[in-house]
Amino acid sequence: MNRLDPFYPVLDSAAWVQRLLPLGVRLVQLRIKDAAGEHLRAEIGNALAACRAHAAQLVVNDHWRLALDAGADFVHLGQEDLQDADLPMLRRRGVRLGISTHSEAELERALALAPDYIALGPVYPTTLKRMPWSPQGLPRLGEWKSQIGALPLVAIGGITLERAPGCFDAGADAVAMVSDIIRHPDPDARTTAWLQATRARA
Ligand code: 3NM
Repeated sequence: MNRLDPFYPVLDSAAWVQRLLPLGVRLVQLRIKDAAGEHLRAEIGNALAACRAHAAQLVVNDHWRLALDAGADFVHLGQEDLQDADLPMLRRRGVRLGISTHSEAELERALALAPDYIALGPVYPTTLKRMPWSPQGLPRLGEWKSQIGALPLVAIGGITLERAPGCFDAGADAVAMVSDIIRHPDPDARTTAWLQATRARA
């Protein structure tokens, strides 16, 4: 089982990826919701090139076809995205897979697909995404971890630098966040603080 870096920022453009990688980020997700066509293709290509240049791991959210075309080797799929993804093909091409889960039923479904990590969210209330799920809370991370064993567990949703130790202590192997980086008044300093705080767990 490949380990994940414990610090897992989720970014919505290649420009953000390019900005944060030189600070030492090793694992990053590109999550672009409102783009299509050539723009989206270029964003994925640029993020991948930047990750390769910095020996970092790119995970492409949702757009698995474009990810494959670009030569990316890790995708993240939500439960809806799973419906139309060609998982056998992704496997044949050696692409690793992370899956979002929000309930026991989703966890069961995800585990049946033998993913490379499981994400649980939202751990805390999130302002980023409207969701039918109430915050899971920290004990739920422990429950998830005991069910998935050695498989890496990613905590997501409302996670801040201050909340991260609680997530790790509860069972998360990595923590993913959007707002705490890209909406922070000083994203670069915040990223550096995250890297320092999580280095011991890497
Ligand atoms: N997925 P922030 S919560 C993209 O629960 C995403 O699956 C979630 O953003 C899930 O760190 C979430 O700003 C938003 O709360 C994370």
